[in-house]
Amino acid sequence: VSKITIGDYLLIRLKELGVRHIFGVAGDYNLGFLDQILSQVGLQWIGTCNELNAAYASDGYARIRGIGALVTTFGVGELSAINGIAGSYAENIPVVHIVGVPSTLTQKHKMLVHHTLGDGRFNVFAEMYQKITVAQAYLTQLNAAQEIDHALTACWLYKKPVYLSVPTDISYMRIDKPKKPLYLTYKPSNQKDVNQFVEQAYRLFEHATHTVALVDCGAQRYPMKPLILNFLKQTGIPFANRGMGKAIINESHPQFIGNYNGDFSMAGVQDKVEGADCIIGFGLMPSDLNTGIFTEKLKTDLTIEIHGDSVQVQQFVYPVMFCDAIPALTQRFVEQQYTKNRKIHQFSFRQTDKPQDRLINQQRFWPQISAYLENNSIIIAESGTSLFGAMHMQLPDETSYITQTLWGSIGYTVGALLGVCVADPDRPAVLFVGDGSFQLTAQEISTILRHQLTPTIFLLDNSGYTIERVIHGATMSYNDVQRWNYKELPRIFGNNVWSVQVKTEKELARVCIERHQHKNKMAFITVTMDKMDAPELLLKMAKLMAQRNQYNPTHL
Ligand SMILES: Cc1ncc(C[n+]2csc(CCOP(=O)(O)OP(=O)(O)O)c2C)c(N)n1
Ligand SMILES: [Mg+2]
Repeated sequence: VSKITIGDYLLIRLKELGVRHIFGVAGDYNLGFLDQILSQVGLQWIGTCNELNAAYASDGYARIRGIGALVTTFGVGELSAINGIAGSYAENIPVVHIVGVPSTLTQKHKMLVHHTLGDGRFNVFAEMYQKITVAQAYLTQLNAAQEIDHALTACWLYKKPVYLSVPTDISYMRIDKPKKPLYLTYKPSNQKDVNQFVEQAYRLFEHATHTVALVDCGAQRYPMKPLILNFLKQTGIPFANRGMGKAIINESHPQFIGNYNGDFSMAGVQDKVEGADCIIGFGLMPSDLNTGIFTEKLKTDLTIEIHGDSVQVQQFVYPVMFCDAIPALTQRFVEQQYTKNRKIHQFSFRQTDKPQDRLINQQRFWPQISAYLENNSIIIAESGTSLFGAMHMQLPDETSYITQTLWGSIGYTVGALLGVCVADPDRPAVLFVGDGSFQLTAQEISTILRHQLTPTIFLLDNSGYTIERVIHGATMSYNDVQRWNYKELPRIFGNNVWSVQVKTEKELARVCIERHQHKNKMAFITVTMDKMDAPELLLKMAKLMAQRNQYNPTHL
């Protein structure tokens, strides 16, 4: 059998999964492996300014390409990335984290080398990662093939990050070439379970007079979209989406009835969803910000839930995969001849009047900007006022909508923007990010410019942490940030940028049109807003958030 190095074996497997770019930061414990990346045909190295941004970029990349990968160095590098990897774990994003670690011999003799804690504990960082990855491996010559295959398959199967330690001397040891490609097939479900689930779901559906489907982020993590589209088409059932499930199915779909978010739903949607006597949930993730701070009133005994690797009807859970569940359910429901001709009140978004010569505010910004978004875009909204503004914004067709609503680590989106641009440079990428969040990871603009990527960035400059101000401490100094000269900033990092600042609605409208004359550049648009101005949705939800935090005993 022909032999290859362990490093090349790993890279060949990553390519099989769809990885074409690897993010990260060099360090002496991974340099040899980086040489292997650079000489591997079909793979490109994307060096980032720091490891946290590499983790965010890999996460963004994975949300577009299905999987992402990063390389960091021992201790110092991997711990910088750990927040990002925890985010991928929370949000179910498959990311492969490869760490170059000291040689087998160095570790065996517990030598006092750099990037250790100085106490001979070489496994301490890997132990930290055990809690936030779904598989871990410490590669040796004997186990490498098996461990790599196992970890990568787990990453793909469970849509969670995995962690691989590669000692410096191991990358170049030789093992057998892979004999066949990775086995990437969802485990077939037990037919008995499928039947039982479908019959039980059908009984619920059969007696229902008003059925509604609810689409959420899990429908993106596992490739449910074509199956859901067929389900909707065959059954004629109307659907709403949760905030995190926005635009997975086009918001122009004739059966779309709006965004459901408990008491904070779009107008008229709450009654339709909560008034249903059968609900079919695709990929539901009922976190605080995704459920209107737990104000949803969905009845479990009327709900059928389809997740990536399990389904639930009433209180019964079956280990049935989505790819078996959705087609079976579709087929069974169609037999009932669901009243397709029943009129669905398709949702229509609020339109704003013409841009005026007045200062931009949040209430008018979001509907105004949505008119300029193009089909097939990748739209990213950072935690902060952006997330809440975008939540009720109309998104164009075939959009990938990215937020980190559960993990909510500010600064995530700037790194993620790099990742999505690298993953698909031909799609228009648009980022909405607050000034406070931007300050955490701003330097990754540099890498975006370095690779001539051309996203549009709307920087919402409102002099600090507006979202925090509306929750607590409106005028406290901890919610202020230094006011940067944002318009000039991108020029520090590179020249391929068109940077403008707008204050009025008319100026905003003009730059949205002018942007097209600068297609081959990054557009960096600083939008000045008042520091206490927040989307209505946020103002209302912030009250509940403040109550939950119970800082103020009078709220108890
Ligand atoms: C890593 C991290 N640190 C702190 C926070 C707490 N936090 C949440 S939102 C926010 C402020 C965001 O401010 P900005 O980006 O300016 O948004 P806006 O002013 O539009 O609300 C902070 C500090 C967090 N979510 N993540
Ligand atoms: Mg701000």
